[in-house]
Amino acid sequence: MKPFVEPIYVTRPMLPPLQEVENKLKEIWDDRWLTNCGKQHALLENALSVKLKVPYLSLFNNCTTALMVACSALRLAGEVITTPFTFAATPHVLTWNNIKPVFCDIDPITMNIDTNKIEQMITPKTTAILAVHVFGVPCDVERIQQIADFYGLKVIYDAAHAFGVEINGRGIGTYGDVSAMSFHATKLYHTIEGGAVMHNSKCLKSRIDFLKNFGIKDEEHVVMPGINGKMNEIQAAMGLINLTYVDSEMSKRENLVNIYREELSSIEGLVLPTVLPNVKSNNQYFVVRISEKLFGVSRDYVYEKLKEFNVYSRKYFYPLCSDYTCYRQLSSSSAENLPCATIIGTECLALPLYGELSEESVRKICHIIKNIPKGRLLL
Ligand code: T4K
Repeated sequence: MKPFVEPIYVTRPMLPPLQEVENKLKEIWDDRWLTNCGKQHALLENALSVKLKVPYLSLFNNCTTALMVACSALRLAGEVITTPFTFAATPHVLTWNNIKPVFCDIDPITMNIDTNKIEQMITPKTTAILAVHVFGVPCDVERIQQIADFYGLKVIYDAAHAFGVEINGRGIGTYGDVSAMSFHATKLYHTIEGGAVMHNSKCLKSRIDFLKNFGIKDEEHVVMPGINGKMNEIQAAMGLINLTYVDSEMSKRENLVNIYREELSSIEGLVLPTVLPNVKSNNQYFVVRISEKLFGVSRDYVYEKLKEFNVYSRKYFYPLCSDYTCYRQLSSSSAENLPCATIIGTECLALPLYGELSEESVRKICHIIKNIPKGRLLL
């Protein structure tokens, strides 16, 4: 089989018709209002809180700032328990708040923080649990809340991957004290760069809105030490346009995921993404797990083989955050503390998934994977 002529990346941003963007830009040009929470910003905040079924939502310039501000708004300090199987932003937002990340192992099925192992990580310094709905699969939100209530901890969700995810029809952003979502170009819904903090409290919304705008109340009053986390008008306009296309993006992805599932099911050593009951999934990523022992070759070998065919899959999330040089000295970073995450980090591979990817390309990617010569245990 011949390699793809054009590279196939793990994702491509959804792009609306250029004319629609030009029309929106004309509106912004006419208003001469570019940032500092203008008209497009207000429209998008309202539209997204309806779409995501959350009572309160504050837009941000990206999810990382959103999480940093959320930690500050909740006045977190000391230690926060989190997962090592995530993007760098998750532990970094703690460090930027002078909080020590404490890594807890993950669940082998959902790959989210293992609720059976959280309690053993709690110390008198623990103030919160920062859990990630990794790849859009919801955490065990009920159990996390029970633990948090029992020990008097806050709960913050990194919902960067979870646009549109619902549990029993309830928006994912309504769980915990706050959740933060990413609208980065690599996400199924995007504002080029962007993010949001979501929660159920009016009072918290006001604090978060101050914090994202330098703490400015009015021209003569700065009420808290805020930061600049504002989403600008062009990002918000992009978000408004993309909102009209996101359902179609999601259904295209669902169709492609069904093809992946049909082609890759029942292959020994290849575990397909988990689908939880009563959960509306978003197909943000299609991440398979490859067991070298059972599949015959390693995840890294498959990754390299795909590259030979011009397919750029990604090893999300390898290395684990606990293995970064800035975190590996923490006692919670030891492989003994993180046995499941250590294995999963070497097994996961995100395969290309985005609305514009053709069905034919998905079938070809599956064909490449299925035809990799086995029996050679290569790393
Ligand atoms: N928490 C979690 C759990 C996260 O995963 C993330 C971000 C955050 C927090 C923080 O959210 P933000 O502050 O970013 O809003 C990408 C994204 O940059 C990052 O947002 C995302 N997670 C992470 C999982 O993926 P990289 O380093 O993999 O991106 P990059 O540049 O290698 O792009 C991946 C592929 O996408 C490329 O191979 C090609 C394609 N691509 C990318 C861009 C930027 C395009 O086709 N066009 C583009 O414009 O981090």
